[in-house]
Amino acid sequence: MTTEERSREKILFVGLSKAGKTSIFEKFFLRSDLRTIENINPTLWYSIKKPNSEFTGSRMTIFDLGGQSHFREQYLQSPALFSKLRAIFFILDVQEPDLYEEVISYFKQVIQLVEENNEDPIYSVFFHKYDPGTQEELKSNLAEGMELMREVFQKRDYVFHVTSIYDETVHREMSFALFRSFPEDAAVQAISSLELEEFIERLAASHESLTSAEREELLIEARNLGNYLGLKIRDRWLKIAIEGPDPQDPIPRLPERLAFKWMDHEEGQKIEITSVVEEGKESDLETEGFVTEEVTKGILSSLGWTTTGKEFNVDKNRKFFKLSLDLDHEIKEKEE
Ligand SMILES: Nc1nc2c(ncn2[C@@H]2O[C@H](COP(=O)(O)OP(=O)(O)OP(=O)(O)O)[C@@H](O)[C@H]2O)c(=O)[nH]1
Ligand SMILES: [Mg+2]
Repeated sequence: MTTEERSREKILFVGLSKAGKTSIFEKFFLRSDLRTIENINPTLWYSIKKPNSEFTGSRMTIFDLGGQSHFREQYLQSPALFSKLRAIFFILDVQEPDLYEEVISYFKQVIQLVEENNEDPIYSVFFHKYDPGTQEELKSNLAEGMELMREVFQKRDYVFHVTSIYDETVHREMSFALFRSFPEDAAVQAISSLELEEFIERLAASHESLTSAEREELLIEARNLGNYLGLKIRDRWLKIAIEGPDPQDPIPRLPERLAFKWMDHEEGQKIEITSVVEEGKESDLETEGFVTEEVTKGILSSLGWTTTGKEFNVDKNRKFFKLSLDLDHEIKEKEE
């Protein structure tokens, strides 16, 4: 991960006053009870929050932008607020269709500012207050809201979420939206897990001369392990995002001889893996590289990424290899 990428840490919560932005934050990150949430005061100006700082603190910062009209006017005069963006979560109240027009005008102005700033955040649109028990009545409001938002967001990378503080949807949808915003956190953890190091060592130790059938088998085993690690790490990541770090289940440390970097380059993003041979050890770097590549691809695929190209280099003194994979982001659109 480059410094440039690291600094894109900001998630904005945007919406009119009383849409439910602070409520969603409190329910998801603070797990506040309903009584507390029902008595939340309007946000004055905006509030900045760093949830679960131990895990995400160096990066994820949430700006909950109070939605009263005089604040909104100020934000729209402050382009710096709309910089270094990871994601914007737009929240609108499906119980107030009379406000849709105002919502559209605000969201459009925000998008315009963002694009003028050359920012390219992930967009999530929350159709909020779709409470259980009232959904039959709210159906047409929801449909109308979605129709209007499709026009606002058009071809941009957006996902719709339908939520209420009165059921589990806030947890489910926020997890998904956050995961979409920070997929590389999960990927880097998975790829750097100790299980991977053991696996590679075991294979590298037993390879000697691989027949093509054995190589094929190895490839499948490596991919499967990668998929498994990817899913496991995704679950763990979501759990930490919701509940905070679990001391019983610590985040795996990066093995010392493996280094992973997530980077932006001209055509998109890539991951670069360097593996150094341990002092006094022999290693078949080609086989190690091949296994590392397959496991990494497996992990990435279960996290929604595909690879589109690679580069593999072995150091001339055979002390390390460097593998770099070009990435394409393929997390699927999800619409209700
Ligand atoms: N029925 C219903 N009410 C909700 C829901 N979520 C929040 N509310 C209520 O909506 C009101 C406004 O919520 P806030 O979270 O303060 O809204 P906000 O978007 O932060 O408003 P500002 O801070 O003024 O921008 C509160 O009384 C909440 O209890 C929901 O899912 N359903
Ligand atoms: Mg608020």
